Amino acid sequence: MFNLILFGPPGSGKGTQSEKLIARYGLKHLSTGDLLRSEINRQTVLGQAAKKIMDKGQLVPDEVVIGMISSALDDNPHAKGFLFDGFPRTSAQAEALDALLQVKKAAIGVMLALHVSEEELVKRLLIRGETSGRSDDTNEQVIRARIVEYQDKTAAVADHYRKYDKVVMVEGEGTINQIFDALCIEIDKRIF
Ligand code: B4P
Repeated sequence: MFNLILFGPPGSGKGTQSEKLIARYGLKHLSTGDLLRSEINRQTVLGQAAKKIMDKGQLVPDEVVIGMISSALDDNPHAKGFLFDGFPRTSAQAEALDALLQVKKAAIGVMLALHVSEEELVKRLLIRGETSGRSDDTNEQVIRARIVEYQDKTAAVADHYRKYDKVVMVEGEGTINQIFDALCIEIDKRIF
């Protein structure tokens, strides 16, 4: 089983690259952002609570997203591997993920961390906000709050995986295909 974390700040291209990577490698895509938006669209109790938090640019509580990932792992017992997109976003989530995978006698193969400048992130998310219907993309203040949350709580997650020598930085600016090729080179080194 090959498990990959695609890491980076909001707007760094995680969702965009995940679509292409799962098509090439046949991994099961687990995006906590997508799972939360699905709860919001279905107007579940969880979704209504999550929307209020996401609209402020803050992170949803650890126990909520860890519960979602735990269920998703159980729902896919035959997956040949998972691509985690937008998870883990805190040190507590990273520790929980390690424990969940250990139960399945699995581990993270690599964390690919996309590097993109703050101005480029804001530009991309404001452009997406014009068409995506995502309320967290339309307001520059909320976008900047998400970047601050990333710096305060999420950036440290890379240190967790650095301890195991699992982190590879990848340039996240350039064309979508250039970045995809750079990601594939790193994955191929580890699975072939
Ligand atoms: P996510 O859904 O994870 O979304 P994101 O980080 O904003 O975006 P992503 O990084 O996937 O977007 P992409 O760059 O692909 O999170 C949303 C919210 O959910 C969080 O703020 C939080 O509240 C909550 N949440 C999610 N997971 C959580 C967790 N684990 N714990 C707690 N809370 C959690 O795309 C951005 C734009 O850039 C797109 O329009 C794309 O077309 C464009 N783009 C991509 N690559 C490009 C390139 N190379 N050049 C130009 N544009 C590009």
